[in-house]
Amino acid sequence: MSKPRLNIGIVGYGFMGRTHSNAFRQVSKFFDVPYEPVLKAICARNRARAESFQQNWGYDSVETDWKSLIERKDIDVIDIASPNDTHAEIAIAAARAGKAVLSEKPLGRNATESQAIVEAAEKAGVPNMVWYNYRRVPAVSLAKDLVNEGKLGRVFHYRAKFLQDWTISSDLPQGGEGLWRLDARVAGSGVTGDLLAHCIDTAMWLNGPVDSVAAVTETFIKERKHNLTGKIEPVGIDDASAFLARFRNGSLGTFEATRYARGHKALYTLEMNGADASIIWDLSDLHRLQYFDHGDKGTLRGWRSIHITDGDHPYMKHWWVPGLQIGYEHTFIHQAADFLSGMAGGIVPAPTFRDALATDYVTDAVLAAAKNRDWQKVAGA
Ligand code: SOE
Repeated sequence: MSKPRLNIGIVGYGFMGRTHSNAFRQVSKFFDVPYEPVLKAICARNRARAESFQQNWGYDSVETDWKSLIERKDIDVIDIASPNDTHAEIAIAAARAGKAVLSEKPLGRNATESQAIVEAAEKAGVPNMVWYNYRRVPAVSLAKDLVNEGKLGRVFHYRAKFLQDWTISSDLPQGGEGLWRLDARVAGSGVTGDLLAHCIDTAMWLNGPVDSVAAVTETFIKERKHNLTGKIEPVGIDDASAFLARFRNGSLGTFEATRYARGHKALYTLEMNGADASIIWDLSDLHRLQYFDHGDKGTLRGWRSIHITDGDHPYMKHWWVPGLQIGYEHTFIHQAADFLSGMAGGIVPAPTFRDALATDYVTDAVLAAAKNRDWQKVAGA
């Protein structure tokens, strides 16, 4: 029997446009999802490039104005994969038009924008989700299962880092395609909203809400040529950001993100230390979870390196045979699978817009704490 179709209209054809398109293209080949997602329309201002994207990914049609996309009766889901400064306007209009809305992270450029998005989506009662994909790395999902089972006991410490090195050159311009992450007007912030947001999303999922933060940020390169104006302009983003956190459960957190850690391309690591057990995960070895269980027999006690490739590990039975690995792109496929199942079951899939707003409250508090050199209470915590 053929499944009901769910028509996807995606906005944006960059890096994230590709990850989302791949997810919707692959998901029903590997997961028994209740809907057949259809790549119905790609929307981007540059028609020629949108058409080339359409052909590559097999979209049915092209739009060059997101307002026309939202007006279409044959579109069920608006998937926002365009730069951060477009999220609020598109998400709010899409929700008001009754579409399910998916957004790339961060939800808004700041919590004020995100609040407006959450209000619109909740008022319209439409399904909504943000693509914080790292939750669905099977090893990270297993970490969540272990936490839920109470294996760690009382948690004392949470540690996360997201390190990159791609903006070290002062010759790198800011703004425009591929470099809008360096333009504060478009991105909202630098590594705080781009990289720490991932760390915070995972942290709050695993360890609960953050109560307060103290932070330091730095902009190492103060001026860069702007690609759109051709002029040398001040840089408004944070190049590096580090913060201390107090979680509501009483544990302490340390977080760091930078684009100036020479040699690191995308080193996302996290660690949790509980009274009974600890876990460590590292994106560059993403299919492993390091686990130390103090309950093990003393003579055998030690760090286990669990290869998360067996059929009883989260998501893995949908892939190859035990022992064979999957990668980054699969995290988006897992999220698409959960979204489609959630849609059918009437359950709002997580992380919802409201969950992503909670992350934006923390990133706003981090930036305020760095600016004011004080501790900031996180809004809503
Ligand atoms: C930045 O380089 C970036 O692409 C982020 O925007 C993504 O969210 C992250 O997953 C990888 O790094």
